[in-house]
Amino acid sequence: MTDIILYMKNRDPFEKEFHQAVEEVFETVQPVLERYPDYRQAAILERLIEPERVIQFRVPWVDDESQVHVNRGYRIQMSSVIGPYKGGLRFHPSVNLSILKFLAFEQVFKNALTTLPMGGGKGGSDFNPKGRSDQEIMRFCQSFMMELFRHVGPNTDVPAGDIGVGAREIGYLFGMYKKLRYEFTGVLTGKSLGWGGSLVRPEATGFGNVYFASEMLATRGESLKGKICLVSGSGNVAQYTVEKLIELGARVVTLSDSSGYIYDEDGIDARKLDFVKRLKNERRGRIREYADKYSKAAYIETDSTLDHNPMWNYPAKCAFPSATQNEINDKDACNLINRGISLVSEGANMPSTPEAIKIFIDKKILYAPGKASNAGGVAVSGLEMSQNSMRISWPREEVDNRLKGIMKSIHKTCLDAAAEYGDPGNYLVGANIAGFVKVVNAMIDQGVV
Ligand code: NDP
Ligand code: 2IT
Repeated sequence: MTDIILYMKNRDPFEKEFHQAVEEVFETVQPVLERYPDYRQAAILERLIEPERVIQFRVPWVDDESQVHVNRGYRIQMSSVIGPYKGGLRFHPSVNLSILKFLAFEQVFKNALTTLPMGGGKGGSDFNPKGRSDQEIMRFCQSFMMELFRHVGPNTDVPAGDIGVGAREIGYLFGMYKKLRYEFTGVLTGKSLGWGGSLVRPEATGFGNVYFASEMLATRGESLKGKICLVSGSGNVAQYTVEKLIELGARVVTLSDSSGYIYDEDGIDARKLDFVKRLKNERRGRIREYADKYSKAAYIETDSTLDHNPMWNYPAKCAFPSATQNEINDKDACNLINRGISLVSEGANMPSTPEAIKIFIDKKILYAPGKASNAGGVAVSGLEMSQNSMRISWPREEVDNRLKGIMKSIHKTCLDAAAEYGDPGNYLVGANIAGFVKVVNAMIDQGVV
C-alpha cells in the first residue's frame, strides 16, 4: 500500500489534493485488498490512479474592453468502467490538474454509489467569473466548448455544473455544442427546464444531502426538527441545503462566501433565503449584504492569518460544509465538537482535512463523506440523462421520490459495507469500500483495458 502511495507522490509530487483523495480511499479499502488478493494482481490501484485520459487546452477569449485573455481548460476522463464519463465543470482561479484529478477520482466512486450507469470525470478552467459581464461569460463558455466538443457526447462524456458553473454557463456551453455538432442531444446536465433539463436538478445536491443527514439521524432515533445547523457557502449546494433544512424545521444560522460569513442567531427563514438566492444568482453580490439587510445578523470577514475558521465555532448540532475542499481543519473540527456538534454531512467535495475526519470518527459523531452525502446532484443528473434519452420529462414528485430513494439506498449501502468489514457505523469506510468494490468488479469483468 505505502508503495503505491509513494510511487504516486514521486511521479506527480505537486498534486497534493489528488494525493489526499487517493490516500483516504486506499487506506480505508485495505481490508478489501486483504480479502481479495487478485485485485493487486490485476494492478487495480495502479490503474485507478491513472486517468483514462487527460485533456488540456487553451481557452482564448476577448473581454468587454477588447483585451485578449488566455485561460487553461481541462477535462479529466477518469473512468468509464460503469458508464460514460460523468461529472461537473469548475470555473475558479484555483483550478489546476491536482484539484480536477482529485474531483474526478472522487466522482468515480460517488457515481458508483448512485446505482446509475455513470463513469467518472471532471473538468473546468482557471477562469475567474467574478465581476465578468454576461457577454464575457458567454464568450468564455463558447471558446471553452469550441475545443471540448470533440471530447464529449451523450454516450461518451456528459459534463455538468460545479463551482462557478450554473444554469447560465450550461446554457452557453450547450448552445455552442449544438451549433458545432449540428444535433440536439443530452450532452450536458443541469440544463434549464425549457430545453431538456430535469425538475429537481438545481435542488438535488442540497436536498439529497439533507435526506442523507435525516437517514443518519434516524439511526439514533433523532430528526432535524429544532436542530441548530451551520451551513457554509452560499451557492447552489448551500442554498438548497438551507431550503430543505427550513422545511424540516431546523434552524440554520450561518452562510458564507470566500470573503466572509454571516451569523444569524434567529435563523435564516424562507424570506431571508429568497433574498440570498436573488443576491447570489441574479445580482451576483456578496454575502456581506445579508447583514446590511438584516441588521440582527453579524458579518465576519475572512481572516486568512487565523489557524481556524470562526464560522465553525458556534453552538450547533449539525454542520453542512457546502463551499469547497479543505474548509474544515483539525482546529475547526475540535471547535465543532466542543460546541456540541453531533452530525457533519458534507455537501462540498472533500471539505474536511484528513485530520478533521479522524477527529469526527474518533468522537463517534455522525460523519458523512461527500462522495456519499452529496451524490444526489449527480444522481439527478443521471436521471436527466435517462429522461433525455427517452425524450420525456418526469414530474417533480417522481424525480424527488427517486432522489430520496437513491439517498436512502446509498445510506444503507454505506452502513452494510462498513458492518461487513468490521467497522459498523463508519460511513467513510462504508462509502469508500462500497464504491471501490463496485468499480473494481467492473474492471475485473472488462479485462485489462
Ligand atoms: P457555487 O459556485 O454555486 O457556490 C460555491 C460557494 O462556495 C460560493 O459561496 C463560493 O464563494 C464558495 N467558495 C468557493 N470557493 C471557495 C473558496 N476557495 N473559499 C471559500 N469559499 C469558496 O458552487 P456549488 O454550490 O455548486 O458547489 C459547492 C461545493 O459543492 C463544491 O465543493 C462542489 O464541488 C460541491 N458539489 C456540487 C454539486 C453540484 O451539483 N453543484 C454536486 C456535488 C458537490 P464565492 O462566491 O466567494 O466564490
Ligand atoms: O461533484 C459533483 O458531483 C457535481 N459537481 C455534479 C456532477 C454532475 O454531473 O451532475
